[in-house]
Amino acid sequence: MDYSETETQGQLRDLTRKFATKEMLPLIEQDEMDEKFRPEWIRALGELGLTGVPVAEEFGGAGLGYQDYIVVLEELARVSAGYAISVAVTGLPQVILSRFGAPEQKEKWIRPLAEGRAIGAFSLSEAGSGSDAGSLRTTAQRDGDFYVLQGTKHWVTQGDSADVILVMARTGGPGPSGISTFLMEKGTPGLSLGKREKKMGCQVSHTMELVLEQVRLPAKNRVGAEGEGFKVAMTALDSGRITIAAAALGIAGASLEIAVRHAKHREQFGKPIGEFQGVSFMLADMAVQWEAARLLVYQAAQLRDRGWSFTQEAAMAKLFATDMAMKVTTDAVQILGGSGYTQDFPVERYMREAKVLQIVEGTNQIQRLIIGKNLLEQKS
Ligand code: COS
Repeated sequence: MDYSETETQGQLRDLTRKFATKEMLPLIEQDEMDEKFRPEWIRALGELGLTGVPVAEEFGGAGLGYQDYIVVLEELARVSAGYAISVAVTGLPQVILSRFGAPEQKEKWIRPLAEGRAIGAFSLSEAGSGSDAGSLRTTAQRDGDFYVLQGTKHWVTQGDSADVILVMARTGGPGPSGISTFLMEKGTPGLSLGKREKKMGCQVSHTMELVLEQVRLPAKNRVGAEGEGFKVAMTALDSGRITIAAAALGIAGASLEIAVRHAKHREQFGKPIGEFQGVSFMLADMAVQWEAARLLVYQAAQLRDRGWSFTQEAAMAKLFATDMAMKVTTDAVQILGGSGYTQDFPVERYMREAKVLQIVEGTNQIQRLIIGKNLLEQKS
């Protein structure tokens, strides 16, 4: 494994950082308060070639790997985890269609998504099926050349701005094997928006309920075989978990930098607080945890790029990096003291953003479940 940063990754980092700090940073705090999502930023990131980094060039992507992609997400998250999540989620349909899509589905959707001209979403969860995704109840009944979808989906990131949503629904019996995946375009009759969640953080990224009432989708909108939908979703989530871990690196890295700066300049009892071991040991632990997370994230990305199995490593990276981000952002708030708890510094926002990373794309309890199950299934 090689964890050094390549020239391409350095260029992607610079490009993303420049856009994020110049365009996004001045507006992001107010946008968070206003819960304002700017689709034009996704378009702009697409024009810079940053929304389809790991997608093949023939479909409008940059033809690079996940190791390159995570640099972009890390940099976006340093300014806004909400936009890192938005780019990552718009990547999920690209991942799915690249692997499971029919030629015309690839042709129609991957390029616009990869170029940032379209926004994508992924809709698996429901009120009664979050961690137990295989128990979802939205139905898709075959009717000649169509499927008729009926149900309510929950927790759909950018469900209100997405041009295309990959939705999982039940075509067969109970459990994972009865699920199929469908392409559902914006404006499809019968598809309407339910409530928008009021959240603790990442307010710019809207989390939607979607109501599907007799939504008729042409059979050619099914992605993969009937009954293959759960596998499609799980395959996408393996990749998605690396992107969430990358976002965790971004917010934790930014928090650590702010904490170090503060510890150097803030004086109490006649000297900078960083000269007290109580503070410098906290900083040391934060840095070690961040580096360890980085290695796990890079490992998972490299395995994916080599075409090897990476389910286990993606779960480990997501679990460790997001728990690390929760701890590091909390400690950054602590080191900044009273100031850390105010909106004068972004660390309190980072702390709120870190929390959701421990939950999305599979809670960290589900990551432990996956890791434990894989260990026990290995031949000894
Ligand atoms: N890649 C490919 N296939 C996978 C897979 C993966 N990562 N994980 C599971 N599968 C397959 C299994 O191989 C199995 O296939 P067979 O029936 O052919 O053997 C099938 O899917 C069912 O797997 P399993 O029995 O493990 O399913 P469970 O119902 O026990 O669920 C967990 C497994 C808990 C891991 C899954 O439901 C999960 O990830 N839950 C969290 C969901 C989530 O992340 N939600 C957030 C979404 S963001 S909207």
